[in-house]
Amino acid sequence: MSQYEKAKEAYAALGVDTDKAIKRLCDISLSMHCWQGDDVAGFESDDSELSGGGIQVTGNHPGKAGNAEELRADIEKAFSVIPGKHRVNLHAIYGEFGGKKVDRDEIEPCHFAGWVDWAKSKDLKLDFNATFFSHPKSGSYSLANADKGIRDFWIEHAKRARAITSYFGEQQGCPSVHNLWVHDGEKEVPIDRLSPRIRLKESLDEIFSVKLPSIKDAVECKLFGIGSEAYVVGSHEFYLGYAALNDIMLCLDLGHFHPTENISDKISSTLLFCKELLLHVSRPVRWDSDHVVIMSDEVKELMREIVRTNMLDRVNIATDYFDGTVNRVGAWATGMRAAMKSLLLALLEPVDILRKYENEGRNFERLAMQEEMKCLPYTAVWARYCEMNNVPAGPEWVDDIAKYGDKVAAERK
Ligand code: RNT
Ligand code: ZN
Repeated sequence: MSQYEKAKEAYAALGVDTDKAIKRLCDISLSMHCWQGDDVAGFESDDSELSGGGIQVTGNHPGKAGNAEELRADIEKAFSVIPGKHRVNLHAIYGEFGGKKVDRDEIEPCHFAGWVDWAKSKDLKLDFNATFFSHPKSGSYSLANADKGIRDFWIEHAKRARAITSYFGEQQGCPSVHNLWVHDGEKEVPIDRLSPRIRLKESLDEIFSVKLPSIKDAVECKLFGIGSEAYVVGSHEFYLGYAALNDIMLCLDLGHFHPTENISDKISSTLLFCKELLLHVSRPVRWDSDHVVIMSDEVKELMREIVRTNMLDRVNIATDYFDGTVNRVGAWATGMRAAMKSLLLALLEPVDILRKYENEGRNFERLAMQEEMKCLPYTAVWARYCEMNNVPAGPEWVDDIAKYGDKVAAERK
């Protein structure tokens, strides 16, 4: 009997159909963030300093992608070892501007036509994000800025970013997700927490007053960031209210909450009030919110919650992390594989049995069974799923990606 057949039997004894789990996994696409490939630098032409604030990446590993062709080649390489069919998530700074200075309030669909052609040729779908950080006008406040001129600049940018997203959606024949995250906040304790929030709300109202086809909008909250330790305008309460009242998606980033909070616990509440969610799967480590995703307890619990609540159709799963200290293609592959493995584990959970224990108040059995699940042979099911997707199931891919990283590091000096 093959390893898979044995695993299939072990799971079947608990009422879990492994073939069905694999089939469901094959239908799940994650939206892979492009910005791991170049440390969130983008391709704007370069008299403007990119250090305008809002985001920070550490590391200087050699070989980072310096233009769209390199980034696409790296993404393709990463996908060659990531099982499944996934999406690619772009930011406005990744337009192809042909060496011209195109400011954020001037971006147009034509600057992203190269991405659309590439996506079509690879049968990939695209998602998008307006970029409010790393610009001379970023400062501490963008959409919540007290200066109307600056606010209007960013409103125009967001409107254009949404128009580009809608263009993606129409070109690919299925909605493209637009996510809006602003870094607006303060390092020190402000006296007025209300006015910036009123301004952010008004800016959003104007941005979302434009109705567009083929787009799914999301807004992303954050507890604090480097340089916004004391106050973040777009807090969880702010965006939860905004998303629920305006019927747009709430984006929950795993790195944007207090370290003792579980994002997995937020699925069943937020989905009672928001039609859909966008998840930024990341890994917080102390004050950093963007370490490479691994199969942490939280990621596994998050996927289990989505599956248990039967909300797979209402949750858009994306990755969001950036580590410039390691092989960047490897970082993508590590995180994406970890997310897919966690999803598989969730799909293999014997929910019916666990639910029965719970309903009958048999808490010992529920606890013990959850522990026993950790020893079931899910790796054989993972191997079958990888085989079906023509990617290595085991660690063979690590060497392959390490070699690719060395090669591009040598070529891209
Ligand atoms: C930052 C947010 C945001 C960004 C990307 C680049 O804290 O998580 O989602 O990481 O938009
Ligand atoms: Zn995020």
